[in-house]
Amino acid sequence: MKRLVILNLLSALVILGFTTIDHEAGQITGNEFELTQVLIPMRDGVRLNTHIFRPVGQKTSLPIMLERTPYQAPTGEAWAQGKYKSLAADGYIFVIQDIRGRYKSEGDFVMQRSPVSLLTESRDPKIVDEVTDAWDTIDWLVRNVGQNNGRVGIIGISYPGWTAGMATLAPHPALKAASPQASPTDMFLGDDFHHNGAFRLSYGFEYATRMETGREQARFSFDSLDTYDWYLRLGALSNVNSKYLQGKIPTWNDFVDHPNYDRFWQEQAMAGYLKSVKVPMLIVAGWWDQEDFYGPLKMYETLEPHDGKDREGRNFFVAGPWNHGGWARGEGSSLGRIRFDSNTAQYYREKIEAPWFAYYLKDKGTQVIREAITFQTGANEWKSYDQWPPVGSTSERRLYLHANGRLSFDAPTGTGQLYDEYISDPAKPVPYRPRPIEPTYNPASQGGSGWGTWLVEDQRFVDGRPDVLSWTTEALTEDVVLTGRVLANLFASTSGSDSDWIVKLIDVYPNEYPAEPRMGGYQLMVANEVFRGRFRESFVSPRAVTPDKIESYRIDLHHLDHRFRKGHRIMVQIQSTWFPVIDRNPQRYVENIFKARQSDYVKARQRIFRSRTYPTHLLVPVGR
Ligand code: PG9
Repeated sequence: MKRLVILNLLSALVILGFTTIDHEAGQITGNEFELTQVLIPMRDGVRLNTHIFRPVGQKTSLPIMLERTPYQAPTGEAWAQGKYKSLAADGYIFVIQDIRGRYKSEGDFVMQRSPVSLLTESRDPKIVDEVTDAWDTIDWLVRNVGQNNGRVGIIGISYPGWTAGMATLAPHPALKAASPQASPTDMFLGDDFHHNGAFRLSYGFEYATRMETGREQARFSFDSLDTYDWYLRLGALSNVNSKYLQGKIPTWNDFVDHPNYDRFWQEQAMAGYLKSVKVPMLIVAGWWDQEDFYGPLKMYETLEPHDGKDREGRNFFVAGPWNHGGWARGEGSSLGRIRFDSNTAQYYREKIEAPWFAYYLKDKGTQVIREAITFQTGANEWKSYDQWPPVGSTSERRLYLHANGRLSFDAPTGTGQLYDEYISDPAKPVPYRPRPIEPTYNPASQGGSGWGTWLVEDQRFVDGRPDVLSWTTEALTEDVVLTGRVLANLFASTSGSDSDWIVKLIDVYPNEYPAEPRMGGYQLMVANEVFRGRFRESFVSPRAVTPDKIESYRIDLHHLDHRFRKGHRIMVQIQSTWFPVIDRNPQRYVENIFKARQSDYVKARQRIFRSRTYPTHLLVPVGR
C-alpha cells in the first residue's frame, strides 16, 4: 500500500544537527519509507550525500543497513520492492550514500581508491579512503539517526560490495555484519580489469569511460553496434588515447602506465589487507559472474584461515547460479537458456541473506549457514557444506587430452611430442560471444547487450573453428559431480614470443534432450580462464616466451559445484583469443602491450601437447 509521507525538513535539520539538507532532492518519496537527505562530513571536511530511509511509523529501534555506492543514491524505493525486499520486510533503517566524488557527494572520485589509511600510523585527517569514509559515516549515523539500535550492517554488490569489504578492514565498533557481494579483490589477477594479467579490453574501456567522463555515469558512443568490429578497427591499444580519450580518463592512463603487477595494483588489491575476520562476513558469488567471480572466492579463501569459532568472527560463503548480482534481481529461475527448476535468487534473499543479517543485527533466529551454501548446477539443488571447498567428500582426478579430440580420465601412454595445433591470428580473433557484440552498457530499452549472459552462451558458436580446439569424453555412463577448484595444467608452445591461453570446461548436453529439445547438444561453459604467457613465472616481471619451446602453465579455473549428468559429455576447449573481452596479445613480445604498434601483432602457431611426457590435463575435484 502506498503511503505519502510529508517530512518536515525543518525538524530534520534540528534532529540532524549540523548537517545540510539538500532541498531540491530532499523531498518526499512516499511509499513505506520517509527519506532524509543529508551531507555527512568526513574527517577531511568533504561531505558525502547520504539518503536515509526510515520506515514510516517506526516504533522500535532498528539496525541500520548501509550501502555505499558510486552509482547514485536513489530517492525512490524500487530497492525496497526489489533487492532489499526481504530485509525491508524485516525492518531496517536503510542508508544509501554516494561515495566520494560521485553524484551529489563532494570530493574526488578515485577508481578503487587504495586503502592508504591502513598503510600509515599517521592520523592526519587528510588521509582518507573508503575505509575511513565508511568509519566516519557509521560514526555519524549511530550518533545522529534517531531510533537506531546501535548496530550497523553493510551490504553491496560489486563496487558497493567492494566498499562494504573496505569498511571491514578497520571497522567502526558499531559495524556488526557485512555482506560484500561480487566484490573485486584484485584488479590485475582476476576481476574486472585483468585476468592473470590479460587485459579485459571491452570492460576496462567501457567501464572507465562510463565512470570518468563526469560525476555521473556516461556511455561511450560507438559508431558500430558490433563492438567486435569497432575494437578490431581500433587496432593497437595505443590508438585509444590518440584517437579517442586524449589522456583524459585516469583509469585508462593507469592501465597504460601499469602493464605489470606493480605496486599500483598490489596496494589497491583488497586481498592483501584481509588479515583477520573483524566483522561477520557473508561473501556472495555467482557461478557465471561476468565481472567479479575471482573476487569473492579470493576474499573467502583469504579470510578462511582466520575464521573464528565465536559468533562474531565468522566468515561465510554462498554461491549460486547467477551472473553479476543476479541474486538481487527477479526470481533467479534461469540464466540465458539455462533453467534452475526453482527461484534461486528469491531463495537467497529470503532464506539466506535476510535471516543472516537478522541474526547479527537483531539477535533474531539462529545461524542459517553452517559454513557455505552453494547451488549445485546440473543437479539444480542447494547444498550445504562445513568447509568450502569440501575435503573428504571429493577426490582429485585428472582429465587428460588425447588424440582425435578425445578427453578421458585415463593418462596418455604415448611419449615425446604429441600435440594438436592451430594458428592464432590477431587479425581474426575468436569472438567471446556471438556477434554482434553489443556495447556492454546498451540499455534494456535498446534491446540490452548480452553481456550479462555471455558466460552461459552455447559454445558451439566457436566449436569447430580452426583456431579453437576441443576434446570431449564419451557420453557419461553415470553422473560426474565436480565440487571445488579446477586447475588446468597446460603444456604448450607458440611460434611467437608471447601468447594467451584460454581454457574452458564445458558440459555438453546429449543431442537428443527430450526434457528441453532446444537444448540438444548445448555446450554450457562451467569453468574458464585466460592466462597471458609473459606472466608464467611472475606477474611482476614478465618475460618473453621462447618460440617453439614447450612451457607448462598452471591455470586456475576457479571453483564450481556442477553435476554433469549421465548421458552428457565433458569437453575442454582451448584457444588463444577471446575478443574483445580480452585484448589481443600481439604474440610478439613487447614491453608494454598498451604501447604496441600495429606491426607487432603477428600470427602464431600454437601447439597443445598431450603425451605421457607432456600430459596436458585438468585437475578436477570429483565427488565420491
Ligand atoms: N564490476 C563493476 C566494478 C566494480 C569495481 C570496480 C570496477 C568495476 C561493478 O559492477 O560495480
